[in-house]
Amino acid sequence: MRQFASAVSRGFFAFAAVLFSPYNSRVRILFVQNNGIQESIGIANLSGILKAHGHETDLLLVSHTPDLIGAITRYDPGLIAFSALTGVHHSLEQLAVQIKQHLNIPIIVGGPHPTYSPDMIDRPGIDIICRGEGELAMLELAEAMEHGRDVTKIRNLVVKTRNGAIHRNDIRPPAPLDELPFPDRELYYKYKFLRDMPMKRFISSMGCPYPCTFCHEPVIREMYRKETKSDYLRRKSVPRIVAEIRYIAERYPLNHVHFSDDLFFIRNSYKWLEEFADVYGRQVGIPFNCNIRYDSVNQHAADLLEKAHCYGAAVGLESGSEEIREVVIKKRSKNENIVEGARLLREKRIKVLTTNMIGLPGETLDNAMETVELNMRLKSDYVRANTFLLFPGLPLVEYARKMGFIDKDFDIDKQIAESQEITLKTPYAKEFRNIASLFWLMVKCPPSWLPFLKKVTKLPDNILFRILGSFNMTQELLFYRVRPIPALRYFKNTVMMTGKSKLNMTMRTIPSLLRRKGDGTELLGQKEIYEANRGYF
Ligand code: B12
Ligand code: SF4
Repeated sequence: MRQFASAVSRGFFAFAAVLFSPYNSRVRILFVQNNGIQESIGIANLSGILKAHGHETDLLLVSHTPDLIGAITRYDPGLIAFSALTGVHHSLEQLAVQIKQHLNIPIIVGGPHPTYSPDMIDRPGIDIICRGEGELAMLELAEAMEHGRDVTKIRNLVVKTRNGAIHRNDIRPPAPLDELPFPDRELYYKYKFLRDMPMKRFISSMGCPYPCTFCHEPVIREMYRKETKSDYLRRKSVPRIVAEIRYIAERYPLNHVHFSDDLFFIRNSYKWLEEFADVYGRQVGIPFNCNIRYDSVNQHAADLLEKAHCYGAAVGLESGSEEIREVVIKKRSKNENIVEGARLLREKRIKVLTTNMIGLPGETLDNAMETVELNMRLKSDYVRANTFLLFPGLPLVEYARKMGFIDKDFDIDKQIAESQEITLKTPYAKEFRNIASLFWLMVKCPPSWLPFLKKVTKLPDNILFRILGSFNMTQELLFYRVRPIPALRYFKNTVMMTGKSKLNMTMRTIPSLLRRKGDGTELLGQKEIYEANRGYF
């Protein structure tokens, strides 16, 4: 009798397991990365929280996975996750369709692109997108899938179901950063070139209080204020960020820390930096770089940076024209404050990388030459000048449209996919392109050369100028203290691999001169797209 009962119960459980197996088993989450860059702290954060709650995760770099479908099949995930910056989203969309042709596994995409372009949910192959921060949403999704619960009402997520319905949810208040588990960097360190990279990135804060119209930070801050009534601006405590860095320093090569925070500190708000300078200086002491504004640097801030072992600061100047900064990009600061900030950093021997944009909406050739001139005065160790690109969702797009610098039907998506060329209406496209290429050489010249340099910008846009422009990248490696061997290994595994992963790099000025069109991805047939467009849930 007992035997019978046990057979029945075994049978019942076997039956139940078959019936409920997709839900009752732990959901394995596979991150698939196709962006030709180093580890993403966003993905590491997501994996960190999932693992902390007992879920299994793994990562595949498309560029390093010859048989992607085979590798996914072997891992047998319950969910595939992509992170998308604008510019790589086209190749991810293609990839999603290709995966769906072979495997019926739900695909979620998060990151800046779906956050600012949530209509990405309409693309075939994509079942869910995440707007804003994903840690808690991803955890809730994994738990819901595991227990067979409804996934359509999870905050931050937009979910497409089998019947084509799209469920859009509000975002949740942002999580206090100290409450999140450490980023799971081990996810990446099965790739030796990433593990051995002596420079590693960290994030000590999220958000920025300034209103610059070419940047997404004010947009996401407003989105959180509107939908959650909370402030997006948050900071990790000093003990927390120090513990994160020490954890990595004790286990992996780390000779340089790069803080990717939008702004490492804010003008007249130096309390956190005071504690950081003391604790980091004593307990870690590894040279670091950070992003700052010139107008936030006073004597006190410069002293603190020195005390904390700051090696370098990347500073976004963007334009040398006060008027462009004030009216067009709303990055308001006076030239005299900028020059003074630069002087203080120089005095402390902190290496400075000044970043600039050429070809902003309404910019004249004289404005662009003002940018060259101000950079001459700043005497930065390194400079970078990119031609300006519009990104979806930015206030500057509306400005450019209103002022007639782009047409009403201007396709930003297409612009980003196709090249990094000047796409705004301007009579100075060639001159701007030449300034961007030769910028680092121009700023080394004395100011008396400015009239001559202006004439040089009138020469045809040519391969020699572009090659000269690309040499600038090698200078930047010095800024990040990356030695030649790891630099070459890194270059080989990222930039050189983008062809293999059919990636659309946004940083490709030479190829775009030689081949102005085409994104290298294959076009799929209508049937495949139709199949992939049916939601999973
Ligand atoms: C470090 C950095 C880089 C690094 C590395 C990028 C990376 N993937 O980590 C480098 C130098 C390579 C880089 C390059 C570029 N960058 Co950048 N970068 C940053 C920066 C300063 C920090 C990124 C970061 O670590 N954030 C912290 C983590 C925790 O946030 P997160 O990555 O956004 O991830 C969270 C959410 O987005 C979400 N999420 C992310 N992925 C996923 C996936 C899933 C499945 C889910 C559910 C959720 C989710 O959850 C995460 C955790 O909360 C951001 C600004 C910022 N504050 O985020 C700009 C930023 C991402 N970059 C930007 C830009 C424009 C660029 C460039 C195009 C610049 C250029 N013209 O060359 C290039 C693009 C390179 C490429 N290959 O396409 C824009 C993105 C705009 C856009 N619409 O995509 C940003 C937002 C800057 C800005 N304020 O405008 N960048
Ligand atoms: S200061 Fe920097 S991060 Fe802040 S809004 Fe301006 S450009 Fe963006």
